[in-house]
Amino acid sequence: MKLIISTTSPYSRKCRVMIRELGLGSRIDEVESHPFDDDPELLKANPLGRVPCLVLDDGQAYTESALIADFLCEQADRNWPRDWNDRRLEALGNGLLDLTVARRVEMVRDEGIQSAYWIGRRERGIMRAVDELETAVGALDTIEAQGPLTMAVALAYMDFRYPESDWRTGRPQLAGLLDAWQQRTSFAVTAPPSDT
Ligand SMILES: N[C@@H](CCC(=O)N[C@@H](CS)C(=O)NCC(=O)O)C(=O)O
Repeated sequence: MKLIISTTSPYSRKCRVMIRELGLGSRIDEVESHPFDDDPELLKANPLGRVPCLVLDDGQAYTESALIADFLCEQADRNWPRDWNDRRLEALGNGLLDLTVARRVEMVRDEGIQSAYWIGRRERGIMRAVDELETAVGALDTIEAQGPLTMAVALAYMDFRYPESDWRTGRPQLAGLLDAWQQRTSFAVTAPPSDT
């Protein structure tokens, strides 16, 4: 199998961490493709033109990190716990990622055409989401599950693309969750390059 990724994409990172944590590395090759290069191989596999995209050996392709993550869990010998609370946290983590990416997209537009309305709306959503997630961390039995991993990936992406957010202040549980993931090799080796 082949996972088409970009090294700066947090959605790709989630899948890449899972491949390592679930021991699937020998079965899946990671192939880099910058989505904005419109690489024909990516567009053939994923008409949406987005990464990550998992291409199976028979050519069937799965797009959407959440779908790929479920598929990876099914392929692995050992299971990560999965219940509705984990799905809820995964959805909130994904939403946090979506808002942080959307804010970044607005921020890199030329200054004259940036929308203060959309930037502010994204930032308020981001802060409400981290407040909600802070209350959820204490009840976690394990960090080895899709919900906590998605949260950690989103927090790391905020450090990467929204460092001025200062999300750690007043949210020690979330800071601890990210610290715990950052100590794992799977997370460390999938960090985005520092010069991008
Ligand atoms: N909901 C998708 C989001 C994927 C996504 O937006 N990926 C970005 C990279 S971080 C991308 O490929 N963007 C290219 C584009 O939107 O044209 C997922 O979870 O996989």
